[in-house]
Amino acid sequence: MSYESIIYSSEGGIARITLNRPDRLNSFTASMHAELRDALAKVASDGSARVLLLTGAGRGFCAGQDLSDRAVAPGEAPVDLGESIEKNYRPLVLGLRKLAMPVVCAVNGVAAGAGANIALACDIVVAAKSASFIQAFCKIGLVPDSGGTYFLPRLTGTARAMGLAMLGDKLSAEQAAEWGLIWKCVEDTELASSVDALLAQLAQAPTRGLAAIKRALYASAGNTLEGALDLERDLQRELGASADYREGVAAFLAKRPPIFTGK
Ligand code: T3D
Repeated sequence: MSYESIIYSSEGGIARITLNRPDRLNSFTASMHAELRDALAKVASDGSARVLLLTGAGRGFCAGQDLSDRAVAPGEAPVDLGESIEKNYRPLVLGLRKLAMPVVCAVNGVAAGAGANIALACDIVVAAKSASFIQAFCKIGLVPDSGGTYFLPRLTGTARAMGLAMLGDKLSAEQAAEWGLIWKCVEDTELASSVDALLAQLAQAPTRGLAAIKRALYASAGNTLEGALDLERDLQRELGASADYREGVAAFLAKRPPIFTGK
């Protein structure tokens, strides 16, 4: 499949997806979703990718659903938004969450509507200081989707989640970091270099171990302590048989840097 709305590359263990409709602030169309699904499937099946970067081209990260794709107006027949969620947004969120490697999101500008929540679905979110997060749904009579009603209360608590979702105010990247919504906020001029350093580190890390961390931490929201202990035991059992675990211990004992292969 050739891509028109995204840019995809994979090199040196780092897969990169850039949302690329800058004149529409990288808002989602049906064809962008199809391209994203295809690219995510490529990352999952590409045995060499060990970390994925998601970012946006131009001044915005993503303004959510492209509203000009909807053509709804008072009096016109309703659009089945449930179908759009089922076909496009749900698989995207689950695809990012289930990908067996870390997903880094570089929020280069405004992230609104589904764009904000797709960013929150990523594992490590770094935002430029001038970026912002807007739960724009309430301004058009919708509910936060793409996992917003799941992520927001868990990350910020119900009071802040409710304010963000009901008011649709712009939350600065700095405030998002202070509230624990994202990993960190950096100066605009440092976004590329700090994300590149992160990607380089993660591309050389024990990928299977990181995938297991992701699985365990995301399972935690619906788990009991007993359930979490069981899962940790099972994952540790699997990882104990991995090449990277053996390399990590051998390197520690030999007082040398480890060389992880992701196996
Ligand atoms: O429909 C379904 O499938 C259900 C799922 C829904 C998921 C959702 O995401 S619903 C929420 C949809 N998104 C929004 O409501 C956000 C709409 N955009 C904005 O509120 C503002 O654009 C921003 C706050 C994000 C940024 O504001 P600003 O002032 O920096 O930029 P701008 O001038 O508004 O936007 C720049 C251009 O991008 C502009 O086009 P123009 O005038 O230069 O020709 C604007 O119309 C366009 N644009 C921005 N967002 C969207 C968009 N075009 C289509 N759809 C957009 N979402």
